[in-house]
Amino acid sequence: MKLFFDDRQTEHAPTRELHNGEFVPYAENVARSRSIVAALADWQPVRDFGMAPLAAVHDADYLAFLERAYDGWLAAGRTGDAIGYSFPVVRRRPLRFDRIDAEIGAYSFDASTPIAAGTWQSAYWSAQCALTALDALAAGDAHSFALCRPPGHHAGRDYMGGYCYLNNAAIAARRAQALGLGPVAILDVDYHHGNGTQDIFYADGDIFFASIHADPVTDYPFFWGHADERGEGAGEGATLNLPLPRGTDGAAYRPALDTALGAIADRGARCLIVSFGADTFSGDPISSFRLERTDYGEMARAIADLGLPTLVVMEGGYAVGDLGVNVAAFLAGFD
Ligand code: Q9C
Ligand code: ZN
Repeated sequence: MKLFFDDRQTEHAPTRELHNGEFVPYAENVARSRSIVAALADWQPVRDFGMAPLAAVHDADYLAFLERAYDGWLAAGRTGDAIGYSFPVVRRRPLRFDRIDAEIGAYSFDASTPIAAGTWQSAYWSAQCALTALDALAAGDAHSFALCRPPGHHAGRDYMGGYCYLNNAAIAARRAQALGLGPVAILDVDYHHGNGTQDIFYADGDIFFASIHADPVTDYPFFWGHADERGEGAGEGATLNLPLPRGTDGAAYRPALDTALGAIADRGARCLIVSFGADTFSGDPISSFRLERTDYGEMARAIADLGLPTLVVMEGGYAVGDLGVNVAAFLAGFD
């Protein structure tokens, strides 16, 4: 399986995040990607597909905001990472803002997604990483891996959140569709619900989205990922949410995985994108499932048994010391 990563993805390095009422060191740190790079050999270069595939998913005003946000922060006389503190939850409408603080709030749903000096550069190359790995499938590879950092599955068409700025899986899915590789299914096995991906395709019956995650009754992102969210309009039935309780181990996870894989097969998918988070690991510092390294190999073998061209896109996973070997164990299950 070809592996893709670009060093510019490490320029994004926020210093801290707001967690349970305190500022703590940023969990989605550069060491995560270094751990994965060190655990695997033979990385391939990332190519530049430009802005068009990003604009096929994200709104133009949001992309323009992301690109200039940090400069706007500095121009306002600020130092350190740009972070919002006011969010228009009641209603959003297209207002014109004179303050960077208003814009950051309007384009995000939480305070765990600061914008630092290298954020745009890294988010851009993270998306290009997914596109390059998708291209390997278009060229006939059975499986490929994009070490996306920053991750993407919490980002929507015009908002960031949950350490995510650009939705790498969604960008790759639209590209796969455009290349005629569809129907596309997205399987999200990160610990957290992929609310951004769900939102992007919620009314779209052509891209099936299945997610296995911690029950949002107890876990971030709280407001999305409940079992009764099944899509709407033409997308009715094309979203499948399988929330699981805290403490879920590999044995308890497996039936949900089989349900998701069965649904993907039933939908007639011809291409699969896996949003893979290793934050389901027993040792993850911000999560509460109990999967072990051996579970990742089994998970991958079950996914590979679908027999679909499969792009694996990296999402979360914060036990940095184990992260690289866990990802390697997952990817080895595809061989
Ligand atoms: N700090 C991914 O795994 N933190 N994102 C919520 C407050 C955000 C996780 C608790 C967790 C986001 C890609
Ligand atoms: Zn996660």
